[in-house]
This record gives sequence, structure tokens and C-alpha cells, in this order.
Amino acid sequence: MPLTEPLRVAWPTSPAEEAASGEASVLKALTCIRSQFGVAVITGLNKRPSWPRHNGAFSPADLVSGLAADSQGPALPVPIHDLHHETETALTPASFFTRLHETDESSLYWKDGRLPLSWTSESPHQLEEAMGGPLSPLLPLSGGDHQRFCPAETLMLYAGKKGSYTALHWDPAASESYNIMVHSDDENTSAEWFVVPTCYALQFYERFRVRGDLMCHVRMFSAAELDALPYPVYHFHQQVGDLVLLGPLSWHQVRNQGGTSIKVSWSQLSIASLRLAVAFHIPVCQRTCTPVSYGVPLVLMNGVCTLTEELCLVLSHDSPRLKSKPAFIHHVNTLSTFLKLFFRCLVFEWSEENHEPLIPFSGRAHVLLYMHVV
Ligand SMILES: O=C(O)CCC(=O)C(=O)O
Repeated sequence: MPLTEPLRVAWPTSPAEEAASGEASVLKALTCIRSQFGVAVITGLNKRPSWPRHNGAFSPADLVSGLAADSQGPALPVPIHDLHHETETALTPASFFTRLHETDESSLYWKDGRLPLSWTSESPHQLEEAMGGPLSPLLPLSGGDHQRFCPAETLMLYAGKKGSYTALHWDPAASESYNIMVHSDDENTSAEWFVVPTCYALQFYERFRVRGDLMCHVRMFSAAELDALPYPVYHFHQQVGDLVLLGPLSWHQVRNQGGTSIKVSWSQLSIASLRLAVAFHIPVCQRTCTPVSYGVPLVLMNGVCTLTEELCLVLSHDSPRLKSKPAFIHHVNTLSTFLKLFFRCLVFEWSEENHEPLIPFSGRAHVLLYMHVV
């Protein structure tokens, strides 16, 4: 099938337009990935007035000085992938960027890196400035991100240029992926994405897992191979200011083009993620012994406990936070979904095929919880 374009949502350029249509734009993108299981790109966020611009914000120099401030001295060496030689080497952030600037093409890739606190944690941080207001539900642990029940750090940095790439993979726990390019050297710099969307993720997995290389993040597929598949595969270029949103279980590969770019990625666990994780991802991960099968049951168990406590509080104190009727109904529906999904995890763990419990709590706790819930 021919390669397909994602939904592109151009972000409004003025504060007045943003106030009028920003929320609707975010909803459109989220509906695309959560209900239609497509791929969305919100473009032009670097043109927002609130996009951080001070002292070359988000530039390589800003990254180097931010990390140096965090380590209260010169920035420490970080692991850099040399994709050509299939090795990993330790370089200081400054020497990594010097090496990149020496050539037009480099297989050195700083991937899955740590971000400076000034970008992601200090208040107000740069990512918050870049993606505040109507965009803030898309930030980690915001909006409908159920990772809040078992917080895990998912923010990651990608810095590289032409010659570097991330091979095809899907993100853990059927989480949604968010990725924003925050810096590029020039207008010829981009990242080329190929995405197999949610609906065909399992089909794709079944077709290629015989080769055994999907889970290892090592295989780059050619455009022709993906084009020949009997279902749509998304193909697009991400430029500075573009935020890519992928639905749960989307397989994706990324190739950097042109000069140096810096991207920031994170993930969210929506209800759709949890449903798909329980139905598909956990069984697949258990077959391949991937530890990700532990995370989702933990999120569900903590979620059941927290949502129940919150509900008790509302019922006993008429808490102002959840007083309004739609919010209350939403809360009850969420708890009910969490309970059903947690049940499914318990049943799965105790089924004939799985004699050994794989989730990290004791059999007794399973049974007590099961009794409590019933
Ligand atoms: O930009 C890249 O190289 C990979 C990004 C990625 O895999 C992600 O954001 O999930």
C-alpha cells in the first residue's frame, strides 16, 4: 500500500488564535491517536510567543551548560552510540558536538539521553514554556497520563545529524509516544519517520518476528519494504517545532537528515494504552521475557487503590475537586476500567498456561486483592 501522510495540525500563530482554537487542535491530535489510531504531527510550535528563546534556548550550547549546571562543574561524559561500528563510547557533551561539527555526516548518536533540569524540571522549565497552555495535557504525567500511578522517567534526549538513526521498535507498555524537535541547525535539517500504526502493529509483529530482530531495535526497513506491506505505513519529515504523536504499539523508525538536530521524547499511558497493553503487549512481552510486563499491572494496581481512595474522599467530604458531575462520572468510569483490566492481568497470571506468577507481588496478595475487588 502506498505510504501515507499523518494528520498535520498547524499550531495557531497568535495568542488570540491560540486561545480560540488551541484546545480544539490538541483534541483533534489526541482523537487521531487515541480513537482513530493514526499518527498526528502538531507543527510550528517554535513560532509560539512562549517558545523559549533566551540564550539560545534548546541549542547544543544550552544543553551543554544545562548539564554542567546539574553536575555543578563541567558536564560529565555521556554514552554515545556509534551506529557504524556498533559500539558505545563515552564523550563529554561538548566534545560530542565538536565531533558532529567536523563532518557533514556522522554515525555518532546521543540517544535515550538525560535532559538538563532547566529543560524539564526547574520551574518554569523550558519544555513547559514550549508546550504550556492548551498543550500542557500532552506533557509527561499530565492530562490523561496514568503513569502518575507509578511514575517512571520517560523523558529522553536525541541529538545527532545525517548518518544517525533509531531502528524500528515500539515503545514499552503500549504507551503513546510524543517527540518534539527543539533545535535544528537550519531548514534543511529534519528527521524522517516511518510508522506502522496501532491497528496493524500486531500483524506487523507476527509477520517479522520470525526474523527475531524486531525486539532488538537493530533493523532499519527500507521505504520500498514498508511501501510493499498490505496496510498503510505513515511516512513524514519532522522539523524544528514539530511535535510527533504516535498511538499505542506503533512501530517506528527515525533517520536524521541534514545538520544537527535535538529532539525530546516522552510517553504517556492513556486508557487506550492500558487496554492494549493488557490485551496484547503483556502477552507478547511475556513470550519474549521482556520486563515491561511488570509495569502495567503495577500501574493498574496502584491506580485501583488511589482511585478508590479518591472516590471515598469525594463521597465522604464532597470534595470540591471532583464535585462536578461529569468529572465524578469520569472518575467512576476510570476506576471501573482499571478494575476490569487489573482482573484480566490476574486471570492471565493464573491461567493454565502460566503457572508461575510473573508480576511482582505474592500469590497471597493476588488472592486477597481478588477477593477484595469481587
Ligand atoms: O528520534 C529518534 O531517533 C527516535 C525517537 C523515538 O523512538 C521516540 O521518540 O519514541
